[in-house]
Amino acid sequence: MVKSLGGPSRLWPKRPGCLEASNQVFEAMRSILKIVTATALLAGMAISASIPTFTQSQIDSGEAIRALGKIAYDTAMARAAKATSGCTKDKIKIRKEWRNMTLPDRKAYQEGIQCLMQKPSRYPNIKGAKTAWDDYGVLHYYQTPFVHDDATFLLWHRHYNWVLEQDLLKLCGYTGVFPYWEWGLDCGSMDKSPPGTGGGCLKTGPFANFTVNIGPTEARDPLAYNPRCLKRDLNDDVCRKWASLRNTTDLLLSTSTVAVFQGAVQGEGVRGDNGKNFGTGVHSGGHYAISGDPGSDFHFSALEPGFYLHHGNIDRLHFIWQNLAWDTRQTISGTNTMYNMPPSPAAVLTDNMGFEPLHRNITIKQAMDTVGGTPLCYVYEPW
Ligand SMILES: *[C@@H]1O[C@H](CO)[C@@H](O)[C@H](O)[C@H]1NC(C)=O
Ligand SMILES: *[C@@H]1O[C@H](CO)[C@@H](O)[C@H](O)[C@H]1NC(C)=O
Ligand SMILES: *[C@@H]1O[C@H](CO)[C@@H](O)[C@H](O)[C@H]1NC(C)=O
Ligand SMILES: *[C@@H]1O[C@H](CO)[C@@H](O)[C@H](O)[C@H]1NC(C)=O
Ligand SMILES: [Cu+2]
Repeated sequence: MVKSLGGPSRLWPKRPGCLEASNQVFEAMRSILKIVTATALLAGMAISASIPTFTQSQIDSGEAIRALGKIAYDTAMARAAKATSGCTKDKIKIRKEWRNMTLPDRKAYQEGIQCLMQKPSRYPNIKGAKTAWDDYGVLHYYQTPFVHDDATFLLWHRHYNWVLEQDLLKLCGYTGVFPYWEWGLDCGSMDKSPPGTGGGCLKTGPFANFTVNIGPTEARDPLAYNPRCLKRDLNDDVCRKWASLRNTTDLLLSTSTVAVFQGAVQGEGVRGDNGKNFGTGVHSGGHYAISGDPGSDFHFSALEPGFYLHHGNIDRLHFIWQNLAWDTRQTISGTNTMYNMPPSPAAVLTDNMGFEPLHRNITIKQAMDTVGGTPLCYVYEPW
């Protein structure tokens, strides 16, 4: 089914190849987006009272995004404080920036991932999938055409990270903090940052001898057993241009509808409330900052351990954005197919999102609130 979409073989293209032959669809979507953007402007004015204004230097230094993160954290905590069942305040898990985790937690988290790389796969019919870790590659591969550049991108990946957190606990006993990676703290010094080695097979660190078992997307049978080393190719230039603290803060401050926010995150060329074009977007920015194999593979990047820290940050941005105007930011926009190819009905909150056999499916609505308790119950601490 992936092939029938003519899915891209490279990572997060601005538009999939098939769209070049279907520009009409894209143009139609663009004109819808323009209307949405006009409405967004009005909505933006209504909420701006509660969001402080920042100087450029506060934005560039990260002071602004920390302040926004604090507002979001307090807003979500206040909501949970009112809950009498489900996600009550005492149950909330606090997600932290990697560097704000204790050293024992960081080590235990990495050991948890290594442990998943030893547990058996839950896909008995997929020969290439050997481990519970490989399962994440298979699920992401199957779901790719339905959970990118559409209504569920943000919320499917939100829940996917949570499913990994449950596996770490249930299969490997990890009870520590779940991390996110603020790329912006590393732009300018990517080669010095902990995750990488600067190109080629990883030779040091916790994932030095890890074998990637399936993929790449270009393979004749992408799910066949194809063992190879994990490669990274850290790219500081991409980080500085697309994933800087200014880029993430701009994203939060200049988008007020989910259509514009999710499009901006994924680099769909949409313009924000103040006319800003987000280019490639922070999602690709963070992915390409790691790059390599499987890191830059559209379907199999989920086999790169950094994927979950990266998507932790995407989810954190969505969490902050939602909680800056919670009452109006519990909506979705779009359909359930990538760039609406093939065309499908507008998604609704009761639509199913697929996680089997890793976890039972949930509805879109169930992932809307990170403190909603259905089943999510966590907040992001600002770094
Ligand atoms: C996170 O770590 C930074 C750098 O060490 C530190 O300045 C900051 O206070 C920490 N934040 C939290 C919430 O602990
Ligand atoms: C990786 O494998 C090589 C060769 O088998 C071995 O010398 C090295 O110690 C291993 N590194 C780690 C971190 O396990
Ligand atoms: C991202 O931020 C950098 C500065 O940190 C800036 O040069 C670049 O133009 C920004 N990119 C976008 C798309 O705004
Ligand atoms: C779970 O979701 C997948 C993907 O949408 C679907 O194929 C499957 O039938 C769903 N399972 C159930 C029990 O609804
Ligand atoms: Cu994805």
